[in-house]
Amino acid sequence: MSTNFGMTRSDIQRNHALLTPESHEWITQPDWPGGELAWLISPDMGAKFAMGIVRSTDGIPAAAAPPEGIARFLFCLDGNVRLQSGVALAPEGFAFIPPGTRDVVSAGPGSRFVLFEWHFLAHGPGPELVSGSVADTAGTPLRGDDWLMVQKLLPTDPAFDAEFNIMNFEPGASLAYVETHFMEHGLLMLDGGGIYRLDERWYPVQAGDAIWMGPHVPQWFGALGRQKSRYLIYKNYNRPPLSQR
Ligand code: UGY
Ligand code: MN
Repeated sequence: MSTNFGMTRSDIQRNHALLTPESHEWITQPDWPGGELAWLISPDMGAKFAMGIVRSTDGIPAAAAPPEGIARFLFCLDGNVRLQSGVALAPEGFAFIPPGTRDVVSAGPGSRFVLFEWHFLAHGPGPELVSGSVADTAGTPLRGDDWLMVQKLLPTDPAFDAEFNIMNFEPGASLAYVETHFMEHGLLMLDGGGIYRLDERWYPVQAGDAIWMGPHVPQWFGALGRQKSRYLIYKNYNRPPLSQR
């Protein structure tokens, strides 16, 4: 029986949203047999991409390929995720799957992973499938701040139209200024927590929380507590403003 008396930390605004685990709605979808999905960010709220969490108790034998022109990014949280071509993702393993890839995604029992989908903007020959793991990805200080290390999961190649990064904050570290940019973000807090400023609101956030930052939304994060804070963040990139769809 629910005892939350109608309360949630989730907050969905015109140009940003905080999506917290207690309000996730798990659904099934014909293209993900054996899986349950909680779509947290979607074009229905104004975003130009979709981000969800997929989980499976007994395993996902074979997911259908996405519609034409859709790229995918998978980030394993628990268990294992596999591509038919032989790629295997353990926790914190990731894969970028370019549009048109007919590879079949499957997942083992007890798996959980983050799924991003978006309309890929190609300029020239498209990038190949990329996979790797966070542990094997080098970090660099953000604008010289070595308390704030950024791990870029995808190659810095203009053929990619998105970035997926892990931002690592030492306790007390923060973004240096309130960012405003036309690019969007989809974010999942992996560890720790702090205060996220979105527009004119300041949200306490912790591991498991997801955030949508729409175009131009003022954004800032300060890490609190005694442990490091980390988040996975998507950003549309190499896409000029007038090319957005
Ligand atoms: O890449 C970024 O724009 C990143 N610094 N934004 C963020 O963490 N909200
Ligand atoms: Mn940003």
